[in-house]
Amino acid sequence: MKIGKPASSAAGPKAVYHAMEKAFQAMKVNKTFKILGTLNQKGGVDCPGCAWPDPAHRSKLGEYCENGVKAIAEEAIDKNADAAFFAKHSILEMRKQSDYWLGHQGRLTQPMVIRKGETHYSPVDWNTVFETIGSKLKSLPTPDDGIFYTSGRTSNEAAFLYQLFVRIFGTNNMPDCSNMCHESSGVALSHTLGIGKGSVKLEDFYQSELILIFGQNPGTNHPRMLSALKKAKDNGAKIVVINPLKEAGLLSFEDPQTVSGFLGIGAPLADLYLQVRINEDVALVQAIAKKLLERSKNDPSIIDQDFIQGKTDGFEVYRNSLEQIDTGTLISRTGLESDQIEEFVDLVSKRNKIIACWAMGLTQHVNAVDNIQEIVNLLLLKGSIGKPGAGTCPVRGHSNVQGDRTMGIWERPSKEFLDTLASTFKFEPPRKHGVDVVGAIELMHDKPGKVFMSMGGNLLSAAPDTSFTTKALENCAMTIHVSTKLNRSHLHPGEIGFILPCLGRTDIIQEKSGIQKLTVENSMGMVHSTQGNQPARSEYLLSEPHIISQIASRTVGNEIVDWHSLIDNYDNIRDLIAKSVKGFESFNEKLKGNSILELPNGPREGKFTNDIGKARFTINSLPDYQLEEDDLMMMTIRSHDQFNTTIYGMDDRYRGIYGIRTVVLMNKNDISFFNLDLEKPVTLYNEYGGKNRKVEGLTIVPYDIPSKCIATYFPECNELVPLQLKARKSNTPASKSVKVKIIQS
Ligand SMILES: Nc1nc2c(c(=O)[nH]1)N[C@H]1C(S)=C(S)[C@@H](COP(=O)(O)OP(=O)(O)OC[C@H]3O[C@@H](n4cnc5c(=O)[nH]c(N)nc54)[C@H](O)[C@@H]3O)O[C@H]1N2
Ligand SMILES: Nc1nc2c(c(=O)[nH]1)N[C@H]1C(S)=C(S)[C@@H](COP(=O)(O)OP(=O)(O)OC[C@H]3O[C@@H](n4cnc5c(=O)[nH]c(N)nc54)[C@H](O)[C@@H]3O)O[C@H]1N2
Ligand SMILES: [Mo]
Repeated sequence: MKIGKPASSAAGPKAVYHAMEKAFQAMKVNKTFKILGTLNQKGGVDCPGCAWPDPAHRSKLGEYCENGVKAIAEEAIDKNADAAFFAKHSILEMRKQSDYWLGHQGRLTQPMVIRKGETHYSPVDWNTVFETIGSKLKSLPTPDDGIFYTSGRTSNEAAFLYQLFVRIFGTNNMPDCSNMCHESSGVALSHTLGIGKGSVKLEDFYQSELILIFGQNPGTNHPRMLSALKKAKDNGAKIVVINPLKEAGLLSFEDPQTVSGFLGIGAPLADLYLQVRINEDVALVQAIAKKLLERSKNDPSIIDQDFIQGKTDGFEVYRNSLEQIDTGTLISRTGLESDQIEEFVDLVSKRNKIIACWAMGLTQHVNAVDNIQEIVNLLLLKGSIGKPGAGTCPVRGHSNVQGDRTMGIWERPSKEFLDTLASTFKFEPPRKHGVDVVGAIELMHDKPGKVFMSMGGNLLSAAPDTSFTTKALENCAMTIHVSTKLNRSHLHPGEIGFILPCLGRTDIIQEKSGIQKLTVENSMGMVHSTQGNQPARSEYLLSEPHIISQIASRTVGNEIVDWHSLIDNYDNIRDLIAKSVKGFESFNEKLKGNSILELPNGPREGKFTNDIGKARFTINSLPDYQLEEDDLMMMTIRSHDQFNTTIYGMDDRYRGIYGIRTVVLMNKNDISFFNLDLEKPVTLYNEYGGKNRKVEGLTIVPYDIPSKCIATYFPECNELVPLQLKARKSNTPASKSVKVKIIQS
């Protein structure tokens, strides 16, 4: 373990070095270059890392980032976790291992099963798998006893088939990782603007005058965004960052594709860096809006009067409500200085083409929907939606999480979507809403005997309240994990547990008609193909669509859908998507020549497609929470060496933390206040809803973070996040605002 100084610049030669180091540790050199050569190139492999869009012109030097290379190394690792591996390690033994160890045992190669009373997983043939799952699902008292989770790496084709199967089976129980991620963005944007997706395209960044980045760490989680930010700056844009932590990637970017960047010379990014207190973004944005409105009394051009008049609803009520709030109170809640606020107001006053970006720092709070709605208010004041260089930019996480939703992976599908399924496929889909992630965990926990199926992902480590979620999985009659890699969810099976290994992004998919491509949708609503180039490492690996089709045909039969013909040629799946999902008409035609399909987006064109046909100003209250003298507000965040629950390595290079993940980033004044000895471990604990939770053995790292705020890593501290602590309206677990106390014995 080593704690050093946080970095003040991201990417550069060190990133290239670390990326290649991880790649060569996992894979042979020629294989590495074969995959990287097509990564994010047209017709090649879409990076299984984040959902950041590809630029129109792809760099021949390489269109990927350090963490994209790590994602590839993770998936395409030469090593296999095969039947011999499972014969050697019991699940009890594997539970004692770290997430890092679990992930580094290699790719899953063979279907495995474990039954109650057994200590080890053992191999099982696919036919038995499909028959057993089919007959179990058919025997359930009601289809709502099945729960079908999805993680955002699943392709459009797999997602479409999966939701179709589940709805023919008879339930909307389709929780997904989005419930823990950008659900709050979807709810806020649908209500205010009419579509639950962002409005900007990549090109808008190059024309923008001001870019606001709230609660996002792109240097680690969306590194290719830094190239877009640099280009925006080169074109004259200003950047304001709102984040409790000084994230290296937002300070300065060493573009490895330029000579200076490769030499480690960084281009500064943030013009103003506001280290707001955790969950005080509403206060900050309201303070800015109030000041803009005040200034507009002398200079009406500061706000876009025509836009407000013509395109929005609720302005007067909004302005009146802001007038009731005391500016001093707002500013003091943010923890920022008045002159920082004035500087922000100056930047916003003088510019009209504004993009607001955000990620988990806004979406994982009890008032997350309010956070986003308040940002929409600010953009509306400036008329900054629906014109070039301006708009909303929720930066998505998983590489196809947005596409999965478009394909119908949702526990609350719209009536319109279900009506189309009904008329296309001639069946009556279930109309009752299903359970989301929190609802699913509660249901599995409280009512034993459910069947839980997981299309990718790692629910146990991703969800809050780890011990509660563990019990929920163990209470199931059957657990089914379609996965590429071993993870902790596999180690807590139901009465019978399956691990079903599948082909990944980098693999070749071979079906009767030949090699198949898949499609994905990026964070900005562009759909394109992806195709791997690695031969399947084992004869047992099947694609996700293939596995779904087989389970579907054994469960719901082939009358409504001929599942077998669909997987002979995935064009057939896309033909069904074309008939069922708006914007995908002539889908196969449109993909020809590696073309990109741009999905319809009303707000992008200044058309607000909500129920009132106008953009809505909303009234959002300040978050109400009280911190006692000995309370701390904890956010659980990602290190530089992880992808969600997949741990690439033990370092968080940009934050200067090496070889350890069980840390608490803490302000120096708070360390003195609590009289903590840096040489000794601490325990974090809380009590919520009558349950005591604690995580022991954490190491204090003195850090530049606002007082009373602390940061820990996810998933290590998920045990402290109460399942019932969730965002209003979106039900997203509030894993960025968890009240805790600290002790040292
Ligand atoms: N390499 C890599 N890439 C990834 C992922 C990964 O794990 N690794 N995960 C993918 C996924 S699924 C997602 S959703 C995204 C996540 O991308 P991010 O949202 O960037 O991920 P987090 O680490 O959760 O970072 C949250 C950021 O918000 C800040 N923050 C926390 N609370 C607040 C607050 O109250 N207000 C403000 N203003 N800021 C706050 C934190 O300091 C931190 O910088 O990345 C995707 N890409
Ligand atoms: N405390 C806290 N909790 C959080 C968050 C947080 O910030 N703080 N973030 C939340 C967010 S934003 C998200 S998105 C969720 C993530 O939740 P999930 O999406 O459930 O978790 P991942 O870690 O992305 O899933 C990793 C697993 O997916 C499988 N996998 C990888 N690639 C493929 C593939 O191509 N096909 C299939 N079938 N399987 C594959 C591998 O087996 C791997 O172990 O976690 C959430 N949990
Ligand atoms: Mo996410």
